[in-house]
Amino acid sequence: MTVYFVDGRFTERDGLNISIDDRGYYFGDGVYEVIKVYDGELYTAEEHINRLFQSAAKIKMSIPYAEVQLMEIARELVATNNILIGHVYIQVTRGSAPRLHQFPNPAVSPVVTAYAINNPRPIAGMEKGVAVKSVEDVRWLRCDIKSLNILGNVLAKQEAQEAGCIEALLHRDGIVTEGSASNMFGVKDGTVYTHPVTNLILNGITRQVILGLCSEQGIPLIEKSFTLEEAFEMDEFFLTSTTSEVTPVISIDGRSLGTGVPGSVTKKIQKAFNLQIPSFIAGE
Ligand code: DCS
Repeated sequence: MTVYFVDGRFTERDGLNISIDDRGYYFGDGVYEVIKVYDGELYTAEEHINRLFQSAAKIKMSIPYAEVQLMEIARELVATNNILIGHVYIQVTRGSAPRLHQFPNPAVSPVVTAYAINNPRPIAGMEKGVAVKSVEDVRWLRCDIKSLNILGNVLAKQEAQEAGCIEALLHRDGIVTEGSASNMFGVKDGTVYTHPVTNLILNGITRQVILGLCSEQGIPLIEKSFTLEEAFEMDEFFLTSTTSEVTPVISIDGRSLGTGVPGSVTKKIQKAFNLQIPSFIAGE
């Protein structure tokens, strides 16, 4: 039986008690994180939990736990549910109150919900590469917040999937921003390019790991945006996220990129990424 954490207690699915008045349902008024589990261990958990607190602060919401307590809850979910390779999902909503747009007054306690599930690494895509579809980025202007309110991302992902693609390549005013649930990178003449950290993208934890790895490996990386037109001309392309890790992109809108197979810079970054996660997985 899967054990969940809901509003202060660990409980099985049958015992779940979530209010219809939760502001998560009405307004998507909350924030969330997805933390990868490798070999039963949380990966970059501090960074994710720290970003959860930053996202909460940006929507003027306080989380009724300390960072270490959330870490403990995540670890407990992993242990109780015997998660080896998978992820922990944590969300915090502003709480439950009759439906009024403004914050509840008097304030109610935010509701923390979390679970852990087994989820294999997407090995096929990581090895062979994936196709993406360009989709106009019509999201709001605070994409730096990992908010529950992600209808723009949901519609973009659906459009990509209906076109037989794994992910949407979002572009705003002709500039590539990110994916619907990932960060995007292009490689030209050996240099890696990715959108700088602004309000228009989520500063992915995997993105930050990649920046560090490129610096360690002596791979030039510039945080500089590029256009969709330039994206088609890249020698290599890849996307990153907690669940997709480093996944090569081999075509955009059906047009092959570079040689049409995962590129050498991308593979070097993937290798460096694999080497810093638990060893038995890297050897798979
Ligand atoms: N950009 C967006 C819009 C995202 O939703 C995500 C993560 C990323 C970038 C990459 O960030 P991380 O490297 O920190 O994961 N999306 C999460 C999600 O919703 N499912 O898996 C990861």
